[in-house]
Formats: sequence, C-alpha cells, structure tokens
Amino acid sequence: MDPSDARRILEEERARGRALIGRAGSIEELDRTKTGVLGRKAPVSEVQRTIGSLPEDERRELGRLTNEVLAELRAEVENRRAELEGGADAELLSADAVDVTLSGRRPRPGSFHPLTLVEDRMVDVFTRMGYRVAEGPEIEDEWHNFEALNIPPDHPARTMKDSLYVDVPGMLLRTETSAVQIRTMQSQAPPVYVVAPGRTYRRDTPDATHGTVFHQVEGLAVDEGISFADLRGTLEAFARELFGTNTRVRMTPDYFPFVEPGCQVAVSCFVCDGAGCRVCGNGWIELLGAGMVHPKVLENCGYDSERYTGFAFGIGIERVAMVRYGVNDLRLFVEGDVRFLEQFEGVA
Ligand code: 2NL
Repeated sequence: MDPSDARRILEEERARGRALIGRAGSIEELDRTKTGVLGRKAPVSEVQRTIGSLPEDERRELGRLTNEVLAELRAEVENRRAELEGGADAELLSADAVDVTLSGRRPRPGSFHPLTLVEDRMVDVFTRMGYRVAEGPEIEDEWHNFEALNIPPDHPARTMKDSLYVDVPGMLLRTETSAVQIRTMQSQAPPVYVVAPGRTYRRDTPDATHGTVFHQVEGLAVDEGISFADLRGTLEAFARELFGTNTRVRMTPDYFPFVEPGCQVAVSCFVCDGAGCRVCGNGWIELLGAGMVHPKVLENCGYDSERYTGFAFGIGIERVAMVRYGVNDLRLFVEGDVRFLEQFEGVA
C-alpha cells in the first residue's frame, strides 16, 4: 500500500469513525459500529497490517499515526458508551417515575344488598325501642319449628310439600325465625323483648313472587300486662319510622296457630298516602302478620300464661324491599346480577 494512500485512509477513518460513533443510538448499535471501525476487517486494521512492509522512516511515522487514530477512536467509543449507559438509566428512571401529585385511583365502594339495607333499618327501629337481637340455627328440629308454636303434626305447613327436610330425621330448614324466639324464652325468664332477623326456607317453585329462600324479622314481647293495644302502638311507631310520620296502620283478623287473636297488618301507602296508586293498588300495603302469643306457646316454653301475656309479629323483608325500591321480581334478590346490585351503591 502506498504510504500516502495509507495516510489518507487513516484520516478518512478518523472522521468516519467519529461521526458513526457519535451517531450510535444504543449500546448494540455502538458495538456494531466499533466492529466496523476498529475490528479486524476495518480499514484501519488493514493499514496496520501493511505497515511492516514499509521502509523504516515511513513505518515509524505511519505507525505513530495509526496508533493515534486507534487510540482516539477507542476513546470515542468509550465516551459514547458512557453517554448511552447514562441515557439508558435516565430512560428507565423516567419510565418508572411516579407522579406523586396525581390523585389516587379510588376503589369502588361496593354496596349493601337491598335485603340487608331493609333488615338493618327494621332491626334498628326495634333496638331503639329497647328490643334485643336474637339469632339461631337455620337447621331446626320439628319441636322448635312447629310443636312449640302450636302447629300440630297434621298441619299442612309440616308436610314435605311446604318444608325442606334434611337427611337427619326430624330436622328441617327453618320455615320462620320463630324458633329463635322459642329458644330465647326457654333460656330466660320474662320480660322478653327480642327481634329475630334472618333467612328462612320454603319448598316453593321459584317465580316472580315465590322463592325458596326468604328473609324475616320476627318480634316478640312478653311481660306482665301486655295487651293488643301495645301491639298496635308498637307497629304504628315502627311503620312511621320506616315509611314516614303520616303512615296509618290497619289491622284485620287473620289466623296463625301460634297467636290468638291474630291479624294481618297493612300500612297506608307511602307513595299515595292511601288514595290508591300503582305501588299499592287500593291505598294499603299488606306488610306483616301479628297477634297475641297463644297461651299454649307460652306454656310450651315454661312461662306462666296466667301471669304473662305477649304479642308477636312476623315481617317479610323481601316484601318491604319490593315496595320500597320498586322491585317487581323476587328472583332479583338472589341472582347476584351486578346491574341490579350496583343501583344500591352509596345507600346506607
Ligand atoms: C307472617 C306472620 C307471624 C308470629 C309470626 C310468633 C312467634 C312466636 C310466638 C307467636 Cl315465638 N308468634 N310469630 C306471629 C304472628 C305472625 O308471621 O305472615 N310473617 C311473614
């Protein structure tokens, strides 16, 4: 190779190498550039290989120049590498950056089930009147569920048609929460003021107005001198708390084996105030059954029915939730469809 060609190549490579190294946008690109500029097949390396065959003075001068270009390009590569590594760090840092000034992502609050809302409100009214809350098993024996409540063995409610029996003889899913109150009376002397909220079961084919599972709040007051007037006063106070101060209460005779006398209780409609509308039909909303506790029920629990009297009532929670929230199908309460449930978000 001619010495002047070699000199020209070295200067060209110095300029080309610096430009390429400066332009490398990543560590990978820089490594490829380094191979192209300083590798075995690079023009500088070819010049280096021909130096040995040159005359002494040319050899010394070109050797010095080659080393200078090599050293310069190697230094440039390392500078650029340091720049890119710093840049990679900065890029990582900015990708991982957290803007602490942004407001947080608020979790959705969820909601109470409408039956829970209604049950809580009803229980709250009674606890403020001085009642205690009692709970009991959902699988009951026939004595607590029927016998103690004066429901005789041949009563239609006891047949397999209406009740759900379990695989243990004489045991069934409770058909009302009354058994909880029977257990309360068995375990303590009067006076008793309790409400028993909870799940109950019937053998029914589910449709818009019948379900297998439904909920009740039952109430029981037993004391000396309790009269039907106390029942009426208590239910009026309850209805006004739940539906507003204008609410009136209507009691009509009805029969339940565990009370005497017994009645059906309706409240004046909270939408039309008794005039008649789409919610109530004729102005009244039938809400619950009630009555004076049958003396036999008191005696079954070991209470002296000559000394003590009491009243009891049973309210269906589904029924109240349907009129209150305008729900037209019972099945909505058990299907768990979020489009139904999320409508109660924020309701307390
Ligand atoms: C209804 C009717 C009622 C009772 C429940 C009761 C409980 C005891 C003693 C006497 Cl321990 N009675 N409970 C009384 C009358 C009616 O429920 O239609 N409920 C949805």
